[in-house]
Amino acid sequence: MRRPCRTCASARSRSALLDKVDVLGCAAPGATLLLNCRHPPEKVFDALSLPVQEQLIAKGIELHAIDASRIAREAGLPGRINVVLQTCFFAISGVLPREEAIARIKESIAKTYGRRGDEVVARNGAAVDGALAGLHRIALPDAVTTTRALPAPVPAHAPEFVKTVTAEMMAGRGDALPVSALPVDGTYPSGTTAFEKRNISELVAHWDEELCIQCGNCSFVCPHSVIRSKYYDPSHLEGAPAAFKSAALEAPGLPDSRFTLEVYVEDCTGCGLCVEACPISAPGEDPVRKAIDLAQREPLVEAARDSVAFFESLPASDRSRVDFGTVRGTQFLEPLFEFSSACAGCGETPYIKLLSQLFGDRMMVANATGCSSIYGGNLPTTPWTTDAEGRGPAWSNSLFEDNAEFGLGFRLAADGHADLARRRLGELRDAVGGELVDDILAAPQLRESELRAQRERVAELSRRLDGLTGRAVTDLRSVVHHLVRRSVWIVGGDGWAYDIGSGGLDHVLASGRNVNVLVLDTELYSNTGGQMSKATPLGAVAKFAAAGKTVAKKDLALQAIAYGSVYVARVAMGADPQQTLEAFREAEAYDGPSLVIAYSHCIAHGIEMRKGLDQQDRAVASGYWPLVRYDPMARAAGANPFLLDSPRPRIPLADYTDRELRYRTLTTAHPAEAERLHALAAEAVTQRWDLYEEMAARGAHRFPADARKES
Ligand SMILES: Cc1ncc(C[n+]2csc(CCOP(=O)(O)OP(=O)(O)O)c2C)c(N)n1
Ligand code: SF4
Ligand code: SF4
Repeated sequence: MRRPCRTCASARSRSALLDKVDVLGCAAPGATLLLNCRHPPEKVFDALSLPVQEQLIAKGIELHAIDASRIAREAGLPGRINVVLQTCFFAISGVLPREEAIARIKESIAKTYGRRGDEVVARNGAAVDGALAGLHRIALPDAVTTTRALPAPVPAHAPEFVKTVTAEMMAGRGDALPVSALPVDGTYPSGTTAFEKRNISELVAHWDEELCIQCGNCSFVCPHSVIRSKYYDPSHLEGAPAAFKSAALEAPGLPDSRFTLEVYVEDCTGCGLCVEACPISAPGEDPVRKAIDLAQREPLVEAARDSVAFFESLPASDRSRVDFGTVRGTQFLEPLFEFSSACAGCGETPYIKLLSQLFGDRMMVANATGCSSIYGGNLPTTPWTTDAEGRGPAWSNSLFEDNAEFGLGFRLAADGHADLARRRLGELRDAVGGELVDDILAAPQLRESELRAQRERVAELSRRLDGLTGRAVTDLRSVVHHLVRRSVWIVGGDGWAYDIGSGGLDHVLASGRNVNVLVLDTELYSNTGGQMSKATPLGAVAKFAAAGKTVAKKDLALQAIAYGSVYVARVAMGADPQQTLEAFREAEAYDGPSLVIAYSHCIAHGIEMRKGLDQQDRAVASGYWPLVRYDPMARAAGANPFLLDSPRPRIPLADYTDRELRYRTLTTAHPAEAERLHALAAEAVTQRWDLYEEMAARGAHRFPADARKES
């Protein structure tokens, strides 16, 4: 049995948590509750729900409140509330005499952040002082002051499993579930983040339909799949709620269609990447206001619920009519990876979301352990989901050390099933119809329209099989869906691809099989707190490289190019989203192994996350991260397979690195060593650029031939 908690029942962020989790259930009478909320002290109690007010009064709980987000923001540490809450904890708990505790916190700040420079120390000091000034004891009234009930943990329309199992886990009551409530075979219902509605940010994206030019940049980069677009016939607007917004669609050939860009307000993290990506501002306004900008969530949220519900009732775009070749076109593709719990503004997730939009309805994902496996399968919910027809990616996580092999297994199994299906189809030719069999076997399945046609043929085949019996029929029925081309993706971080799984990855790339590898390169082990990997750049500080890394980053792209049979791309969405899109599509279309290495900004870089895309751009502009594509098909056609997609370096390397704490830390702690490593890093950038430029000018014959394809 759990013991009742006496101190700080909830030194936790966000009063919204009290609406979701029974924090006070285990609080002892007279316990202390520290609440982080944005309400002024006199309104804190009134803002709580009825059951929470009742518990506070019944248990005589000592209530304190602080607006930690505001204090952190004012101290120059937006989003970093740990020092504020730690200060409050010591100020309230009496673990140490108050003055002594504050002095020790400041000492510890100087020790922990000293290497990061005086400014960081001063900001944290300001957060401590702000916390002491902003902490309020809230007197409890004798009686409750509200009738507000707790909101339902998940919407009424949620599936039964979500209501009875997922919601219980969300509410922190998972331990009380019987084992029998869980799926026996380990498969887990997907699409469940859609029921979470975390409401974690006070600021959310807000669309101005009059300013917007419908470029799709904002939805392309949103790490949390919060921004969606649809176009539709105006007749669908009948019955739209008052808050629902739409504009005339900017597209030739569809003059009467309407366009809506819907923000799923309750899922927005306020990361601001969309605002940074938006190219349009309101003319003459100061401060600048973008076509998508951040606004307070509270006044928007109620109306947004109705608006989102109406948006979801609109027909989804017909995939075979969407232009997959442009950023603008892809905004109309439904993401099948949504509302993940990745850090706000994560640099990895926009790539995964894009994969899910392009190939999600026939994708199989082998996910290496790392951030992507955690936000990808973060019990009780998963962001991987299905479309309206119930189709979506198959996803699984094996081990950190065997993910490439695991994904190759997906390919071998899919190929084996497809082969069996084709053989049985041939045997049943007379029974199901020769024309249909020929069409299925000869289908090219590259374009979306071709895939759709193949799906229709396979559906027709299934109907014809319905009336038949026999071994071949049973076999075919069990594998019939493999007649639609599968897209196998092996996904993981640099810790996996460059280090722990590198042997397996090399083996799989050398296998010649049709698999696609996406490396989410954060240049360190993000999920375990930022350890150095072989992708960590020269001179950067990481765990196990506290004095700056003294070995250069491995050029994984060049290693793979050496095989001649691997499609290779290095991309950075923040620098060139169109190149990212093209690389993803070419990689998938290539009948052989493909490797896409994607620059992924991360909290571990010590950047303002809102500027993550800007940092990607600087990485490319400085020549540190050249954008390349290597296409063995071009070599086979007699052209140079190596494309250098980014222009010559146009800013000094320091204009990129100086904006990241992982580099600045060394400059502060060991300036001479920082200078030495920085000079070497700049030299390495120039050397690599010269090599790439030379490669981009070579004739095809100076690259290895793909022996699988050429005689
Ligand atoms: C063999 C093994 N070693 C260590 C771990 C612990 N571990 C889990 S995730 C992770 C870091 C993953 O880093 P990376 O591949 O770069 O992915 P990221 O988190 O950066 O996306 C580590 C070390 C593990 N799961 N298995
Ligand atoms: S603020 Fe961040 S999470 Fe919200 S819509 Fe914009 S990019 Fe997406
Ligand atoms: S630690 Fe980095 S990679 Fe992982 S979720 Fe956060 S921002 Fe994304």
